[in-house]
Amino acid sequence: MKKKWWHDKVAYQIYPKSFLDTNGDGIGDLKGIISKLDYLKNLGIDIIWLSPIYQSPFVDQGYDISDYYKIAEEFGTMEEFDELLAETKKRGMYVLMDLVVNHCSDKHEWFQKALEDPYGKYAGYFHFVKGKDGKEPSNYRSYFGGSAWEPVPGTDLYYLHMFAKEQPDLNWENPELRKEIYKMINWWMDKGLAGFRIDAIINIKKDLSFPSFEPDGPDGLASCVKMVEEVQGVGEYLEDIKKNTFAKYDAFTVAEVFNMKDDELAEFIGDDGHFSTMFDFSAHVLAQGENGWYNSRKLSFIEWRDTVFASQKRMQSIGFPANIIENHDEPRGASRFLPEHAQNEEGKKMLATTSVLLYGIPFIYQGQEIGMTNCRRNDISEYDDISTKDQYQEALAAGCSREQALECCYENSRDNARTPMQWSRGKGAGFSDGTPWIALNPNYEQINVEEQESRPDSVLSYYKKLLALKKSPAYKEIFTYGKFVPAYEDQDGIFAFYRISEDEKEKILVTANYGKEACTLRLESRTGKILLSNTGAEDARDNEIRREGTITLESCETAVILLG
Ligand code: TEU
Ligand code: CA
Repeated sequence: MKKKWWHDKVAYQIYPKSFLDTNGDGIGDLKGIISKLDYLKNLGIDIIWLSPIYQSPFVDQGYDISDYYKIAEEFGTMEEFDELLAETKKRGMYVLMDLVVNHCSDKHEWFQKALEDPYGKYAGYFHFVKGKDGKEPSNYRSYFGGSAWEPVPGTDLYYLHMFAKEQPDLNWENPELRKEIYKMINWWMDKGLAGFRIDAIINIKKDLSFPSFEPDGPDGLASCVKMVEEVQGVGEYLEDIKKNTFAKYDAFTVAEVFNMKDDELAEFIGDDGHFSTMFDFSAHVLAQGENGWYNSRKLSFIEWRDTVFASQKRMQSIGFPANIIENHDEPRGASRFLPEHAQNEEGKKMLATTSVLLYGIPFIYQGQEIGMTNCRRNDISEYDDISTKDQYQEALAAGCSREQALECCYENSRDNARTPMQWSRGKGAGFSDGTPWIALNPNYEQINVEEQESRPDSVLSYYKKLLALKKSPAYKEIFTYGKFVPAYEDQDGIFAFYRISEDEKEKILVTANYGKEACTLRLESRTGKILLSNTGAEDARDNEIRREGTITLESCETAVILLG
C-alpha cells in the first residue's frame, strides 16, 4: 500500500449547528469552532470534518445547499471561514468540508430556473421526467418517506428527489452540471482545504429508464435504493470527479458509501481508488431494520464484534478504512454498542479503545470523547429531524403503539447525535447563552467537558491518553500499519485483537472485557507490558503477566499490552 500523509492522523467530525454558539442565537457558529481549536488540538485531533456550512434552508440541516459558494449566515461569514482555515493551519491541523452533490436545495438558483423553464437548460441539471399514465414515472420511495417524485407545476413532468422533496437530485449525466460541480470543488480546494467528506455519493448514478420495482412496504412503493443497487457504472463518474478535482491536489477524501457492490472495494479505496477512504458502516448497516427503524435490530455483542473483525480483515488487504462508532446520522455509539451493564465511564473507555486502535483512520464525533449518550424525548414534536418524523409515522403505520414508536426514535433517531455539545454544567450546557435550536440532553449536568477536564479518570482524559498512545513516536507505525489479527474469538465477552508490525517483530494486544464476569486470558509470554488501561491497577496486572503469563480483566476493563 502506498503510504499517505493522512494515514496516521486522527479525525473529528463537527456538527456546526450543535457545537458552540457564540452570539446567543442558539445556533452553533464558526466563531465557536475557532474558539475550540486548542481544545481539539489538545485532545489529539489532526483533521476536522465540518458537516455542511453552506447557505441552506436547513430542511435537512444543511444537506440541502442553496448556494455552494456561500457560508450559511447562521454560521458566520466567509471571512470567519478563512480565519478558521488560517487558525487550523497555524496548529498543524486540516479541514475537510462536506461535499453534497447528489442533490442541492430546491431554493438553489439552478432549480428555481429549472422550474421557470421546465424544458430549458437548467431543467437538464435535474431529472425532469415525464409521468406515466398521469402518475409518477416509477414507484420509488424516497429515503425520507413518500414518493421520490414530485410534480413540476404546470407540466406533466416530475422531478426526482431521493431524499426530501426540497432536495432535488442533480443530473450527473449532464456534462455542464459536472463542470459546474468540478469548478466549485476546485474553488474550495484552492482556498486551502485538505479535502472533503463526500455525501451519499453512490446515489449520483441513475438508471435513466427509472424502472419500477416490486413494492417492499405497505405504501406500495419500493425503496429508491433498489435502483442504486442495480444500476452499473457509478465508477466512471467517480473517476471523472477525481481526475478533474481531487487528484490535482492530493486531497484527502472520505466517502459515505452504502450499497456498494461487493467486488468494488478496490476500485473505491484501493491504491488508485476513487477515494482516499470510506467509512466502515458494516456494523451500523447490520443493525438497520429491513423496513425501517421499527424493525431495526439490537445487535448482540458477538455479532457486532464479528462484523467489525470481518470488515477489518477484508479492508486491510485492499485499502485503509475510516472507522466510526457514531456520526450525525447515527445514534450515539455508547448507547448502541455497549451492553447495558457497560453503559458507564469504564465501558465508554473500553469502546474507545477497541474502535480507535482498529486498523484505519478513526473519526471521532463531537461529544463522543466525553461519552455523550442518546436522548429520550416524550413526544414526537420534540424531535427536529426530518427522517425521525417519517420513521415515527412508519412505525405507527406498521402497527406500533405511540410508546413503541417513540422507543424506536430513542434508539435510532439522528437527533440523538445532534443535541448540543455539553461543555459545562452551566446554563445551556455552555453551548449557548440563548435557547438552543434543539433541546439539550438533560444529562449535561453529569456529562460535560468542564467536569471531565478536571478529572484524570474521566472518559475525556482517557481519550487524550489513548490518542497520544496511538500517535506516540514509539507506536505510531504499528498502530497505523500494523496488521490486524483477531484474538480470543472463542471468549464470549472479549473484544481483542493484535496489531503486528510489518516485520512481525513487534506485537501489541488490545483487549477489552465487554462481559459481565471477570475473564482471564492466557498470554503468549510473560514479558508483556501494559501501555494503557482503564483501571488504576496497571502494576498489579503487570505483575500478573510476569508471574502467571495471564491477564485478568474485570467486567468493562480494557488493556493495551505490548508483547514480547
Ligand atoms: O446520508 C445519506 C444516507 O443515505 C443516510 O445515512 C440517511 O441519512 C439515512 O438513511 C436517513 O435515516 C447523508 C447525510 O449524512 C445525511 O445527513 C443527509 O440527510 C443525507 O445524506 C442527504 O444529504
Ligand atoms: Ca450562533
